[in-house]
Amino acid sequence: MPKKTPVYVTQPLLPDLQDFLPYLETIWENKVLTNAGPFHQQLEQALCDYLGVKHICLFANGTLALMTALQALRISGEVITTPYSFVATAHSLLWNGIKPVFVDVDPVTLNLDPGKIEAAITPHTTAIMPVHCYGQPCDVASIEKIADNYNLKVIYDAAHAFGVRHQGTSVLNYGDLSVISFHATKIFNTFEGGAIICPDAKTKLRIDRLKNFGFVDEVTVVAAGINGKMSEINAAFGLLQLKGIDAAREQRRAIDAAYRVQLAGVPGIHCLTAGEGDAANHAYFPILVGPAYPLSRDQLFGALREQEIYARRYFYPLISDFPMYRDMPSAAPARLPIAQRASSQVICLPIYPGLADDIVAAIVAIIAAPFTTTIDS
Ligand code: T4K
Repeated sequence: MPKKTPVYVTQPLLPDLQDFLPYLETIWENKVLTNAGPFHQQLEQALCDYLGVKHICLFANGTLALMTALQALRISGEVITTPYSFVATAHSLLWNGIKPVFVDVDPVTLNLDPGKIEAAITPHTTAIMPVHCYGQPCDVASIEKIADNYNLKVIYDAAHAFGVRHQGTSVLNYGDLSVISFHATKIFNTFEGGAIICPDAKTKLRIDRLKNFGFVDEVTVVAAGINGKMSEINAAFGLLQLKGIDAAREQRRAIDAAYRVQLAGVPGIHCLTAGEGDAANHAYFPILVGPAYPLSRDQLFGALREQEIYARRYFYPLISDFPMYRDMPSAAPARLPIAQRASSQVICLPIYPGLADDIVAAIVAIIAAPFTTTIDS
């Protein structure tokens, strides 16, 4: 029997290699490899136009962008955040000497539950760092209200939210700053990359200095900055990627729709849905494996792996269960029951441009197998 081709949770969007060569030739001619070169400038403008945002600061990756966003707003003390995310969210706080305070998530969106934020605010709280998990917008209006009442900053970890719109505008326009990732696994990638979206030119200038060691000019350093710059090769690749992004998003939309139709009749499998007035980006296809399903989440995860379907349990374990966080009072599992439940039920199914219809059908068949077996026998 021929060996099956493994199917991963995602596969990066890659343009034709031939189409990238002219960009490389330009770099070779210019000899500008980094430090806010021409492709860097062009990509910033192109992304502002595509995303519908005012200012964008490109970074070498999303984690450096998160760390720098916290520095830019001079955040310290305690920051309220979600345990249901990728570790980089809370790690960016620890790297800044900030204490993360975990608050449980909403059962429908799996994003930070605004109803539980106020109880976690202390005199040391300076900011909230929510995550638009899977690109699903947070309850931005409620979060803004709380932040205004308590004079807190809001930095959205919008790593998953490329192109997502909420109430007619980019979701990246909410909060004081938003941070996005262009990692290989994201819907728009620059191999590695990320950005901070900010509302005004003054903040952009501060961030641009912070990501370049704090330099203002050859002899002036105004802050203890870092090297967070995106290189010309990554920026050039981003410009080329933008040309194919709408087609790629359309393919994701179709795969998302196919999963939903085919999984609709499978008892115990719940698909997360976008909120009203939101335009999703179909970055992930998370399902929750509930008690009505005959197998546990991990049994289903194992059954998929047996067929070389490498789905992922984003986000299991919870950030709050990792060793550097689990002794914090806010990390106690009893305080985070919704996040704990979601983390024990979630599987992100493969979704990426080029994922064939018959593979989607085969994945659904594995998920539906416990029922078909019962009917047949
Ligand atoms: N905040 C949030 C909420 C995030 O989700 C992330 C990153 C960040 C912040 C930080 O942003 P960055 O600093 O990363 O820009 C992946 C990514 O490494 C990570 O970027 C992402 N979130 C996270 C959710 O997923 P892993 O450990 O699952 O990646 P990995 O290497 O296992 O890749 C998953 C699958 O993708 C592989 O099985 C195959 C496929 N793949 C992956 C890579 C890297 C490819 O086909 N080609 C590739 O080059 O973390």
